[in-house]
Amino acid sequence: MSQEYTPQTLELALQAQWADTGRFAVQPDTTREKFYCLAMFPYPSGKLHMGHVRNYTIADVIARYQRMQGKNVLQPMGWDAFGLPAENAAIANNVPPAAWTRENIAHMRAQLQRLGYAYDWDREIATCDPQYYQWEQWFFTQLYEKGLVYKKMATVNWDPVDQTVLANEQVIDGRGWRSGALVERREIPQWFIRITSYAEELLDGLDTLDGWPEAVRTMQRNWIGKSQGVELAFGLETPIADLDKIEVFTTRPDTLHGVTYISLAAEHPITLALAEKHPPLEHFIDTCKQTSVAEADMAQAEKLGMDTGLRARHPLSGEAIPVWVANYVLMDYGSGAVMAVPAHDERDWEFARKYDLPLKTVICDHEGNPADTQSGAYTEKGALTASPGFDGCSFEEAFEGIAARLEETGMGRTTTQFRLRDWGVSRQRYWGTPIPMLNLAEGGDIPIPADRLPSLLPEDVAMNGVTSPIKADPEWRKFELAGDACERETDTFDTFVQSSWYYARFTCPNYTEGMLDSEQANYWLPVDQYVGGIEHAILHLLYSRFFHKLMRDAGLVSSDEPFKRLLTQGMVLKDGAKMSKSRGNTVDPQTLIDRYGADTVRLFSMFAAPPEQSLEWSDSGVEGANRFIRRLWRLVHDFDSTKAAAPSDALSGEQKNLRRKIHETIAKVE
Ligand code: OVQ
Repeated sequence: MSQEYTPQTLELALQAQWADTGRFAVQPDTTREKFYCLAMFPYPSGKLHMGHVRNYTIADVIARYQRMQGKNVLQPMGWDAFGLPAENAAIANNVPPAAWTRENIAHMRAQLQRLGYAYDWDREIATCDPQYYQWEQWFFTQLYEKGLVYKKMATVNWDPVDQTVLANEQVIDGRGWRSGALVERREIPQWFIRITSYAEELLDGLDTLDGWPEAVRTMQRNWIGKSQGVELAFGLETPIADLDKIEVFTTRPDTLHGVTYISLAAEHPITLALAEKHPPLEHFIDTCKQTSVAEADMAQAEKLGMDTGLRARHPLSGEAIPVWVANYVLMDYGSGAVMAVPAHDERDWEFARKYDLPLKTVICDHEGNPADTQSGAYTEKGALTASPGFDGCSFEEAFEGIAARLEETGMGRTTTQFRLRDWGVSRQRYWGTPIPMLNLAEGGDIPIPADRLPSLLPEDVAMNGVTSPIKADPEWRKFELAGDACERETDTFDTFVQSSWYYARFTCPNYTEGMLDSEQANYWLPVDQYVGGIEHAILHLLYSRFFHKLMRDAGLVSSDEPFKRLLTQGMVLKDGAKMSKSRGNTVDPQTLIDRYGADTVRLFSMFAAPPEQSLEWSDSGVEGANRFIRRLWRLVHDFDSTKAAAPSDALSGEQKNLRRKIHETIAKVE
């Protein structure tokens, strides 16, 4: 042992030894308890940032602890390699996304190794490798056979100048990132996976996840959004084309007597039928389409509407209700029509104010008086008023009574609705898994047969910044099926598809006979400890839970849930703000490793804050961690081992006490 603490030589020598001997490579061993520890795998964006270091250090500490407890510990690492950043970098640096991605992987892998994480590198995965994505393609075709995927028209952001679809993150203040043109909404055919068929199970399963933070379970519950409501119809006085009623869903049938108008989406069939003979409405529909589909943009956009002149019959009172078209109603949600109750719904209130539509108060406040709705909507539940036959009823009584009356007249029925929508997986981007479907010449589509997979993504391409290279290349599209010419789908999957099953593939990364080797998968799964950022609390974790159930129902895994315990780490902050490239307040972990060594960086990451809380960056904290390690080194170096080995009768009383204290302490350390 040298007198000086020299982390650069010391750590490098140990890490080389770990790599040479495959120190952390593991295999199933049924005689030992297994522990699968996983941190969310990174996008290979260029180099590690402090968020990564924190995430991977927390997971590594857990993995090493479990290993010291004698468990058979699997801790793998890989790359979430597809996605838009690689395309942007390709355009900026004039290098194909594949080459850029692989360079980044090489650099970041070396950084992870330099940090000394105990990974089984034999299991490394990159999702852009055909050996990985071919199984994703295969699985999608299986889901197609089961009726769990389908194609339908859905809205995208359209850049009218570049003539291309934009991802939500490419729309900046309503304009295309490259052209600066005002973005429009467009309907194009896209592929969906039926996550809604699993809505109930995804909801119920949350109750079994007692190793998850309650906050994450709540977010998932709200996202799935199960609600009891009533589906009801407003008859049209004069049918339009063959449409004679407007169907709506409401969770507040108790406010039915407060309906003063109906709002239709711009894409509602009735709106479209009316627009054919009504140019101003056609013009208005175009205006509505000029708002991007990003939820945040929709919420902020000014509410716009137009009276269609149409009147619908109120199902209880028979009153004539005006029908409007409004930009805040989306066709993708529910039926594309809303029964508007401005007195008791905020959006309806705002809209009614703007267009001078009447308010009808039908709910009482806590004192039992009709609620004051002049200065804003009253959205709480309460006793009914101005509702013939139901005055004085509570929410529950009114819900049941009104639903029953609608049912009698055939105008409605109670239903359960979920907020959750089917998962749209089509992206009009190049750098992703090609969707393994074929468009037939005579119309319709079928999956690429299993023996013709993978559908390979060409890697040696030039990016022009506008059109995806596989959309621009007519040759790539060509496909022959039993002598008939057809065309490949040129859209690719959302990258969340790859990250929905990577944790399972880590159990058998090189398996060539199928998507998963069930024996390996069932030994290691579920993941015992998952560690990652809170930004993935909803989508990634829900999609992974969904994929796990799909794989279970395909006979590939036997468990119901993929992640037994979940730790969501806090943000890394500097001067109270989130560290990020765009803020320019980042600290490069590489500089710290070069200066202090990996152990100082790791020690600081663990000691500066509890894992779930945000970590405020502090240069002096890093200094302190380094000082601590050096002091410890000196202590061990200067330690006189002859004294430690002395028989107890050679020790003074004080020394005996000290030895006892040391052993008591050792016994407490796990
Ligand atoms: N590939 C996905 C991903 O999030 C994961 C899959 C499973 C969907 C870091 C910073 C950022 C920061 C500090 C400079 C810039 C965590 C930023 C992630 C994730 C993992 C991989 C970031 C936490 C937020 N954050 N904190 N500080 N300095 N890939 O490469 O983005 O949540 O757990 O490590 O991150 S990722």
